This record gives sequence, C-alpha cells and structure tokens, in this order.
Amino acid sequence: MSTIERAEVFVASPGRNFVTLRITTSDGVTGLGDATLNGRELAVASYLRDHLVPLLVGRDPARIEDMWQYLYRGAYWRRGPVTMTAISAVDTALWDIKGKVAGLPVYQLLGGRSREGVMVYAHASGTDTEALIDDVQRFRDLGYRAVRAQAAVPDVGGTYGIRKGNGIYEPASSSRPEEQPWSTEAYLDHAPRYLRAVRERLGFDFHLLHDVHHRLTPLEAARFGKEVEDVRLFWMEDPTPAENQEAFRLIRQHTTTPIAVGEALSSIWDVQHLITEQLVDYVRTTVVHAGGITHLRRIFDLAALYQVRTGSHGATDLSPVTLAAAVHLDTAVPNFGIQEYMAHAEVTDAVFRSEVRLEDGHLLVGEAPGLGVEYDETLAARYPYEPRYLPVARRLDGSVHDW
Ligand code: EZ4
Ligand code: CO
Repeated sequence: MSTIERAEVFVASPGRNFVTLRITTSDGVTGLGDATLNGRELAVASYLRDHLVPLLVGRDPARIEDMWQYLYRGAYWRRGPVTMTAISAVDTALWDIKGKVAGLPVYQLLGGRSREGVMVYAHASGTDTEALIDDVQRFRDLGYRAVRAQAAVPDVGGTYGIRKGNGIYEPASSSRPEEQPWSTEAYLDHAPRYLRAVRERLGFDFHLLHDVHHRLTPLEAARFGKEVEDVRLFWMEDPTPAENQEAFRLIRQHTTTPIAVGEALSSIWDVQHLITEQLVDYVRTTVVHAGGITHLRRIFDLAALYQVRTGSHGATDLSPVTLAAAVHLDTAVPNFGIQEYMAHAEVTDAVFRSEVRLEDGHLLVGEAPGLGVEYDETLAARYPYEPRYLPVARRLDGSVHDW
C-alpha cells in the first residue's frame, strides 16, 4: 500500500501571500492544496505543521473521505475558518494525488463533464461612475459575459472593491489594517444610481453583479434589492452579515433581486438554512475555506435539491490551486451558476503553473491527471511572507462597521 510519506507547508508571497500544502506519497506522487486565509495565514500554517502533518504521515492517501472525517471529527472542536482551511488543503491535495494515480483529471473523478466551460465574472470598479462604465466596457471587450460593478461613494471615499490604478485589486495592506470610512446613507443613495447608469449606457446583454460586502442591515438590503430590480442584477452579494441565516428571510420577502452568500462561511451547517429554506439563489462557499472538494461537493449537492446554484468565491487571495480545484468541480456539478475570477499577478502564475485557461469569458480545465497545477518552490522561496491585514471599516462617527 502507498502511504503518505511527507507533507510540507510553504508560506510565500509571490505577488501576495499564499500558504500551500504539498503531500508526497511513498510512490513519489505529489498533491497540492491551498491553505491561504487572507490576513490570518500563519494560523493555518501552524494548524497544518503543528497539528495535522504529524497525523498524515503513514496514512493511506486513497482514503479521502475517511481522512476528512478523521480530521474534522477527530479535532473535537467544530468548524471555523482556520480548521476548515487546513482540512481543505489536505483534502484538495489528496484529490490531486488520486487523479494522478488514476491518470485522470479531477473533474472525471467527480462524475465527468457537465459543461464545456465555466462562465466567470470579472471585477470592474471606478472612482466615479464614468470610470466604472469604462472599466465594465473594458471587460466586455475582453470577452467576459459577466461583470461585477463597484464604484466609490462620493465625499465619503471609502467603499469596498475599488482597484487602485490599473493593477490587481488587493484589499490586504501591510503592518496594520487600513481603516476605511463608511456611510450607509451615502452608499444607498449612490449605488443604485451608478448601477442604473451602467445599464443605461451598456445595455442588458451581459450579466451585471454587485457585492454589498456585508454592509447593510436586512431592512436596508431589502430596500436596496427592491430599488435595483430594474437593473436586473445577476446577484447582490452578501447583502447582510450571515451569522444569522434567518436574517435573509426579511430581504427575501421584499425583493426579487437574486442573493449570493457564502465566501466567508466554512461549512455546510453555515449555509444549511440559507439553502433548505431557499433564502439565497447562489452559494459562494469555496474549496479552500469550506473543507475542500469533498465538503464543497456535499454543499453543492444539498444546494441542487433546492434550486440553489453555485457561485464560488475566486478573488486573488485564493491561489491558482483553489482556482483549478474550483474549475474541476464547476465543470462537473449539475447546478453550477458562475465562478468569480480575478487574474493573478504574473509572478503568482509563474510559481503556480496551472493548466486552467480563460477563453471567451469561460475558464476551461486541462486534461492533465489530478488538478493540473505545479508548484515551483525554488521560485516561491524568493518571495518571503509579508504580514498583511484586511481593512477595517468605520462609520463616520468612528464606530466599527462590517468590512
Ligand atoms: O473581500 O477575497 O467577492 N469577493 C470578495 C473578495 C474578498 C476578499 C477577502 O479576502 O468579496 O474581494
Ligand atoms: Co464578495
């Protein structure tokens, strides 16, 4: 029997911080898992190095489900993003290994192809409405079928999701969290206007998305959703924080604007009522933060029973290993909806050489066995870890708001 011989944790910053797990079997087969939790990277690295790696060595890499149960139930402590991200990395690496051993790409192990390509949405933003419209048009010209639109709120300045310059959107900043001002009144006044302006200028023949990023109360979100119904959003994302799943019922009762939730959630229990009570339309949990391919498949299968579709988180803080795993899963599941996609920095793509390709606004899996990603640890070592924090939002009176 082949056994797990070695598991190594790499923490490096090629373009941004990534934590990567590589498992090697006694037959010399390697598998990769992403373990990046933005702004809390070292907690997951320690969870893996200090607690999981010693349990992996000598075990059978083929028993993916058993490993998941062993690491989840075996911890006694339940759920939580640090634990679930660590379990995700192990699970993803074992699927990569199983694919390589079988000589099959992971999507084949998941039941085979349900679609040719995976529709993605890009991130457009602007410091004002005109700049936003130009940016949406730029992504349309690049062939994207779906675009997320975020513009800065005038006078207040702070808002979520505005790219600085023409580079890559990166909210994490060095040494201390950046503090960003927030005004719900200004946002509610402004956001419907710029979303309407995008439709007025660019029309309806593409999907338009918007991320509220947990900033509203249920009642405010209901008002927002109602107000933008004529914009026909593909979804409004994270309209209110989701610790209380019941909160979404009120939004639901007032608007037909579709709702997407889940990027910050890490288990099937965190989305159980959202799904089974049909309080959302898209579930955004991901491979890296929701327990790997094994657990995410379970969430997606539950969602399929309730006509909830998938819309996995895919910002740049999710490594190309997660993106590849997501695209394999998206290619296979019947209830795929859309995949978030932001191109990584060139140096990130040089360290993680991935077979995933973008064509015509769709991501395509490769046919290499496993996930089709190679990790260049020598190149990665040239980019040491740098402490980074996500921003903190403060209302105009100085009190902390949900970022
Ligand atoms: O703020 O990934 O929809 N995408 C998002 C992201 C998240 C970051 C947090 O690390 O909301 O941009
Ligand atoms: Co989001």
